[in-house]
Amino acid sequence: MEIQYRFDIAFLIEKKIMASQKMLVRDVIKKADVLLEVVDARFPEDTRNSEAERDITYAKKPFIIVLNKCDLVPKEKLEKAKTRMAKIAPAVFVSSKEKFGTTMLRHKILEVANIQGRDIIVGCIGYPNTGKSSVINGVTGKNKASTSAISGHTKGIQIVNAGSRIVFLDTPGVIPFDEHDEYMQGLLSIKDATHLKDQIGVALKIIEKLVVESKETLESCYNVTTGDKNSYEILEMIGMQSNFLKKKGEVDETRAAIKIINDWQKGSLMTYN
Ligand SMILES: Nc1nc2c(ncn2[C@@H]2O[C@H](COP(=O)(O)OP(=O)(O)O)[C@@H](O)[C@H]2O)c(=O)[nH]1
Ligand SMILES: [Mg+2]
Repeated sequence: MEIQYRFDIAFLIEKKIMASQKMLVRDVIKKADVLLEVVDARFPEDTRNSEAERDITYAKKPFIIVLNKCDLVPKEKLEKAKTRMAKIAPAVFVSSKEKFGTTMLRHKILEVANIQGRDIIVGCIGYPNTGKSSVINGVTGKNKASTSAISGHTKGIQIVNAGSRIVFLDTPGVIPFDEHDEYMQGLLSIKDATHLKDQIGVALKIIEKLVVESKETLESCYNVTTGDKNSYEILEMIGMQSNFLKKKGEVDETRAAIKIINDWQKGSLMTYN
């Protein structure tokens, strides 16, 4: 078995897998004993990948949902999300940034894989920027998997030996949604504000999300009262409050939109529901 797995890894490297991202994920599912689906704890449902989950179930492999970036989410919200996720698969919350939950995750991997006498191969999948490489580094305790704030940093499959019988296969993120879905690209920091075409549209969606999930965050962060105003009026108010005005005194909505997207991506707009 050991020889077989070494051969597989050598094979992976030699072939320099150039297959499409989907094929690459399927390949990782095939090679792995257990899969980690890394989702963003701020919006776990939005960042689940149902297609990959189907492939995992079809391959009869166990998987763990990792709610990463939990440092950006209040505890009550995390607990609720964990309960929802636990109906699908074992769920663990982690903050790779604050080194929280990584020991628990390591235990969970060993428990779920239930493999004796050889290394456990753990495939790591998920959307770009959910923190797959950071989670691997968290469990490994060293910066072995390369991470980046710029999405698409991990190319091909990276093999990371985490010690204590765990070998990770890191993948670049799969983007199952339409490439032009700017809202998700903004939300997940796949693109920064300056690279989004419809900055106002993305900012309005972020405002709508916050109005539903956490009006207080929006109000306290920008010192505005939202009342029953619509997202556009709220954007205008935020622009006004930030003193983003054009020559004739009207609000510079694009500037306000960029600020909101930047604040979201920096993690200043935590949601409390
Ligand atoms: N706040 C916070 N940021 C994180 C966490 N994990 C990763 N990040 C950040 O998210 C970005 C993407 O991380 P990376 O591991 O490269 O994501 P990948 O594309 O899924 O491999 C980087 O800027 C990381 O610093 C976390 O637990 N908390
Ligand atoms: Mg990565």
